[in-house]
Amino acid sequence: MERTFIIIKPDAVQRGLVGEIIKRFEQRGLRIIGMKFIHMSEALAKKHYAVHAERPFFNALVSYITSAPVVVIALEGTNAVAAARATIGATKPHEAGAGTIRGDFGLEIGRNLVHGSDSVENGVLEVANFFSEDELVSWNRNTDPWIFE
Ligand code: IDP
Ligand code: MG
Repeated sequence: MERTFIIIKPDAVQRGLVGEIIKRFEQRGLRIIGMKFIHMSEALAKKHYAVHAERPFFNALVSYITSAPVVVIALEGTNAVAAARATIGATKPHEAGAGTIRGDFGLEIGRNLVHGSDSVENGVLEVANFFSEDELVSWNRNTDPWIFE
C-alpha cells in the first residue's frame, strides 16, 4: 500500500483549518496510519526541505515551517501520493483549482497551508523522517473494501 506524508502547516493551524484539512483526506479515502501535533525543530525542517537548500526562499521557508505548531500525518492508500497532491492543489494557491485545499483557502506561495510528498519514494522517506515505526499503526478499516477494490 502506497504511503504519503502530509504537513498541515503553521498558517493552517493558526487559522483553525486542521479539521477541515484532515476531513478532505479522509473523504478522499486515504487511511490515516500516523498523526502528531509537533513544533518542528529547525534541524528537522532543514532536513525535510534539504532539496530546496540552495533556493532563495529557503531561509524564509524554514522560518515559516518552524514558526508555530504543525500537524504531521502519514497516510496510506492506492495511489496515495498522487491523490493527496491532487487534493492539495498547485504549489501557487492562486493557480490552484477551486475544490483543492490551496485553491479554497490560500493566496500566496509562502502561505500554502499544506505539504504532500511528491513521489512514492519521497512518501516512504518523509514518513520515516517524522515517525518511528512504533508510532505508525497498521490496521484495516471496516470501509477499506468499499474504497480499495
Ligand atoms: P510543493 O509544496 O507544492 O511540493 P515545492 O516546490 O516542493 O512545492 O516547494 C516547497 C515549499 O516551499 C512550498 O510548498 C512553499 O511553501 C515553499 N516555496 C516554494 N517556492 C517558493 C517561493 O518562490 N517563495 C516562497 N516559498 C516558496
Ligand atoms: Mg515539494
